[in-house]
Amino acid sequence: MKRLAFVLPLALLAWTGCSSTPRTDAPAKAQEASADAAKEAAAREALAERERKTVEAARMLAGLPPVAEEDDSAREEWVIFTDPDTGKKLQRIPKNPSLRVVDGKLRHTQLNPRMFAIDLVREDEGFYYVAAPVEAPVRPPVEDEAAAEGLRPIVEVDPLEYEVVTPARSKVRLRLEEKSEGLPTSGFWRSNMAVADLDGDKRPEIVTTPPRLGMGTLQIFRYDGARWSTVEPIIEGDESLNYAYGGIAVADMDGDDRPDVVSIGHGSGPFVSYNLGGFRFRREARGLPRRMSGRAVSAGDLDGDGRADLVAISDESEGSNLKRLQMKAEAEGRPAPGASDDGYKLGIDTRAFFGSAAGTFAEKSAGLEVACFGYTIELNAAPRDAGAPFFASGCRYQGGRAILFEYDRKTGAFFNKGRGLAEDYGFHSGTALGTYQGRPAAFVTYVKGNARGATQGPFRGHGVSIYYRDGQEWKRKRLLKVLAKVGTESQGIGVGDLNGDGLDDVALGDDSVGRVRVFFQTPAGDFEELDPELQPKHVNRSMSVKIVDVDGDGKNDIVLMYEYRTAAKTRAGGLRFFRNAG
Ligand SMILES: [Ca+2]
Ligand SMILES: [Ca+2]
Ligand SMILES: [Ca+2]
Ligand SMILES: [Ca+2]
Repeated sequence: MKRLAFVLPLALLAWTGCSSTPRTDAPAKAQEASADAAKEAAAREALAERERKTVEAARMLAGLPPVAEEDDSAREEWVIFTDPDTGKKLQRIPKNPSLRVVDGKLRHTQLNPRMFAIDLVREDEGFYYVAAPVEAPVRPPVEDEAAAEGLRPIVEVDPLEYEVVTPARSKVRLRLEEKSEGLPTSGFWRSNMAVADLDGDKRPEIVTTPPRLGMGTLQIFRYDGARWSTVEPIIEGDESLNYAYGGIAVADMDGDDRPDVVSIGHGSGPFVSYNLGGFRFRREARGLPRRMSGRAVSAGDLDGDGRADLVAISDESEGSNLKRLQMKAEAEGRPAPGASDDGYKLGIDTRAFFGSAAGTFAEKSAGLEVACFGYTIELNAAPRDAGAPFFASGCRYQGGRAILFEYDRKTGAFFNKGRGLAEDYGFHSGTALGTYQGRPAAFVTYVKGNARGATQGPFRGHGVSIYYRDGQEWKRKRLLKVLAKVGTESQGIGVGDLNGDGLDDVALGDDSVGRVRVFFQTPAGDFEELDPELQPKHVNRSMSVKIVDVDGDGKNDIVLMYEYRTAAKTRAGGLRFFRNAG
């Protein structure tokens, strides 16, 4: 059995004995509930612990080291070594009750045996020994050649890679008062949210998928001016369509003027929950593929036929998955797979689905073969410069720059605009769309690695860059660029006007400093930062930030969504709301 290279499709883990995550906002029956609450808290802790252990087991069986941020003193025994008898590399796995050997294969009782079963080489009292995963060659061939000749390669790096961009302090004062009461404070691996008015009362709701293991449907939260409450939607339609942690887009997909909810989840392809009014929805796939796995989707009329279309990005490398299937097929003498049984063409990371007159969706992803997998995607199908529709996305391939695509209505194909433009040597994370100097723009966060052999030393770090269209040409403006020993990923970025001057500002849930940083766009095209004293603090990871007027007072507010992972330092998750008090 081939082991996974770097992405673990955790939805495929065979879970046993997991119940739904308790809701944090259930009406409290005060006193009598306190004993129950303690029990519940203990159960939650136990679940989290079991979860952590299973994730670790999955990593171990996939040949991955323990999660770095965790205290790994307990897992020092995880090791790969060269067997002195055979010269082969072996991985040593400490024995524990969850592991067993079936037919010569090592299995974990809580993991799907089809994915996690490894040939056992030998065992002793304390350990199982399996063949260590084969490491993919990481060095470019040119470097091998150079090394063979005893030469050290020299890489000419653009001096701008060493640039540091730090916005000046703004004189603008902005009071952001937290009004999060009633919002969930836990629930993990949420990825993307929408803030949109689903019931037509002119007040937007927060809409998310359920968190991981939440087992719920759409999560909808509304603000009454003082606190938040949960709306329990009534969901009808195709019960085989499951909501899973992932992403949301709100758009009118069937042209009845009611905004519908498009969701996509890890291990759960996109589908539409059609809005029937009064928070009732009917879920339908209408030709959207079940096979896809993702955490981000975005909607708009790409081809201008008046019907809404979708772009969705995979949260796994479909290219790597396909390659693995092809190698397996080759080894077994079977024809290489190209499509799954339902006609889903394998190996494309970002896909476009076009609405038809019949109300169904048809995939037309021409040009997207070079696109990336990632956790964010945002589409602007009607940019204010009346130019071609475009989308921007994250890209989890190290060094991948295909993060910006225009759609050409004449040829019906997408064109990569990120080549030679997007930040190099790194991966791209969060995405938000808006305007820069009045022009259509994408605001993208990134983490930079290093170029091997860079002569002036490493230039690792992180930052935010703006890609904007000036006439026909896309240009880059760096908003923030930090050099650091190791860059920090921050996915949560929102764009909108916060001080009412008509210029789009930026709210960044900056995980490296633990603050929601606000940057005001100036008329000259620079950015100035709100006094850090006035910035909300946050922990763990920011996943999604939106700038929207939630309370209808004419001033845009900030909504922040967390993702907490098993390895996060605290258990804080959920959502937070910062009201713009001027
Ligand atoms: Ca609709
Ligand atoms: Ca369309
Ligand atoms: Ca502004
Ligand atoms: Ca407001």
